[in-house]
Amino acid sequence: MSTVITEKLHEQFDAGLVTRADFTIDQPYDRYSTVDHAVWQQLYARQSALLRGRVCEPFLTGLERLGLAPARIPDFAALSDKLMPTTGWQIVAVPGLVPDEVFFDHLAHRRFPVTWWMRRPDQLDYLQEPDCFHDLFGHVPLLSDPVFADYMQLYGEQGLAAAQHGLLPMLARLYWYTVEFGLMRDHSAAGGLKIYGAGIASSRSESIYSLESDAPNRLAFDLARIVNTQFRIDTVQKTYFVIDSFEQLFDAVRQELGPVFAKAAASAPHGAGDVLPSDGIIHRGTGAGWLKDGDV
Ligand code: HBI
Ligand code: FE
Repeated sequence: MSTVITEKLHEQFDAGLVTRADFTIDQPYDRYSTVDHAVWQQLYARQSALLRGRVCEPFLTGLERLGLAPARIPDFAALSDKLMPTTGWQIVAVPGLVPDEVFFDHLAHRRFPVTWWMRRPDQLDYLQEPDCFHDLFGHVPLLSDPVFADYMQLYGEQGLAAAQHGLLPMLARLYWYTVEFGLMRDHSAAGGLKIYGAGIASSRSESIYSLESDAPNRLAFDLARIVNTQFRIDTVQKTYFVIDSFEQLFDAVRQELGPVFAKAAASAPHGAGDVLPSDGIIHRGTGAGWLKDGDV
């Protein structure tokens, strides 16, 4: 979506909303139309059916525990009241993308910014910026997992530090390849891989493609490798990184990241589809038939 269209959309959506200094607003619940609720209902039904057997267990547990309603857009305050006792996280409403440092500050304080508005019915399959469905359905269930919740907070703290050292691009890649597009090994008898990334979990085409297509690479999680790997925001991913557990993620960000990033920055960034001799290859992508999201 072009910046111009995005700005127009925001102007239209945000007219008259009072935005606080931390970019939060009160969720303007009365502004949701019948169509907005219908879009939520449709996306919710579609994704929750699709994710059975594909998404990791903690995501499903979270979805159930938080009681994200299938029929109507959730009330953010009521949802926070359910989330808070599980891990101490809450959700706050925002008009859309917020500046990086504001975003990190919220995460560091266990507040997840959720875009208040819903995509339009002609955007069910694809939009580039986060909307309420992506932010809530994709991100919030895992905030009820204790270890993932700790990872998100620590990521925010590391983000604040990285911003001061000009290392934001590297931190953004880590977010992209874990929180948004991460896969995880399934240690149950079923084996295989499961989805945990919100960008996958909220997308019909990518929740199938990420697990079942031969086209993309699936590589073992490697912090230094990921922070030096470019990503594409306009198509499904060419590479997914696979973690063993949320503990592995949390452990990766427990150290001081400055030296790790500096070392990674010494070599030129890897392309989104590159496979390196040092990679732990779970599946080497054929690269055949790259899909644009929405094609499936
Ligand atoms: N703002 N609302 C919102 N949601 C995000 O996911 C987000 C953001 N601002 C910045 C940002 N993400 C990125 O910088 C992160 O990927 C690091
Ligand atoms: Fe997201």
